[in-house]
Amino acid sequence: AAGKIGVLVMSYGTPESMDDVEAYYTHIRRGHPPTPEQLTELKDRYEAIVGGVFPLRENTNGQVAGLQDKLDTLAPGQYVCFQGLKHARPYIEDGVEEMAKAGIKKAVGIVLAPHYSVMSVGGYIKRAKEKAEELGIAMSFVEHYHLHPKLIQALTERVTNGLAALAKEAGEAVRTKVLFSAHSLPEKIREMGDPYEKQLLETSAAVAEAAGVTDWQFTWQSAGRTREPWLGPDILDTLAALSEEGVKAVLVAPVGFVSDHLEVLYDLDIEAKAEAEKLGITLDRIAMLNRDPLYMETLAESVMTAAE
Ligand code: FEC
Repeated sequence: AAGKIGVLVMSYGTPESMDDVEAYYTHIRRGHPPTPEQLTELKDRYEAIVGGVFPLRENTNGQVAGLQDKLDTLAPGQYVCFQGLKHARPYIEDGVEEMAKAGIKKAVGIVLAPHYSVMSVGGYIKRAKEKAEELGIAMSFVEHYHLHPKLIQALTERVTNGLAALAKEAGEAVRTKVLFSAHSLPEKIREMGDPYEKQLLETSAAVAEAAGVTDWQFTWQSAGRTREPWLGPDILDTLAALSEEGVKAVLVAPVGFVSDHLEVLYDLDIEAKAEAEKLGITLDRIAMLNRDPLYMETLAESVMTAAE
């Protein structure tokens, strides 16, 4: 790979097995082990998701392979992809070490999450940068790609298809709302002037406009179980409010996420769906991007621009 540009593709990471959940959870909690109750509760959520446990690993592997294919088509022989995960092996630092071992001198880092927050993407970049400086790799980064036209197009197609399926299920005439969502973060990011919220609203507005949707709202999901305040309203509260307003069908578009994983397959498909059912609302979710060709092009074009 010497002479090629390295691409460090970074993603959240998921445990490798049920035995590995405790170490994973401890890593997420910055070295503080969960209580036995918290651990059991998280394992139960992994057991409950449809399609087998830990789908995020396979999905991330697929996205890295898909990006490599796309780069090979657009710029043959120029780029080589490596994987680095935030909370599981291979860690971000491991990915940078692999690049160094392969003789890479110049690299681009990109995160499989379109929106920048100092607490999410900023954290990935900081770790990669530190390791790259230590190992003498010159690295640049894609900080966000939340308005890339191909990302917007891919999401718009999913909203359009999702609404058509929902209308068949719930009926054409019922009041339908599109709920864009993303992972909540502690409220303190607001005082820090963080762009996360603004970028999420920009993606949501762009997709709504392209899909011709006027009845939409943004809501948060998957807030952490800590004492500090998290950004709200949470999707469960939003559903209750919508039911008061007479909304009967909801299409959730989790635009802050790019693959099928726990926060989508459990928090939306199981938890939010059950809450909606109680409230008499039919709830569907758009298909996730996973290896969608338009998403792969979004990543490849963003990497190539950052490498210039
Ligand atoms: O499928 C899987 O195995 C992993 C699914 C998963 C994704 C994900 C994405 C994001 N998170 C973000 C922020 C936080 C903050 C905390 C936090 C905690 C958890 C826990 C699990 C978990 N997250 Fe996550 N997140 C995923 C899974 N996340 C499990 C621990 C139990 C729980 O609270 O539910 C709180 C940490 C703390 O305690 O201090 C903050 C953000 C994203 C989206 C951007 C990205 O992908 O990086 C932001 C996928």
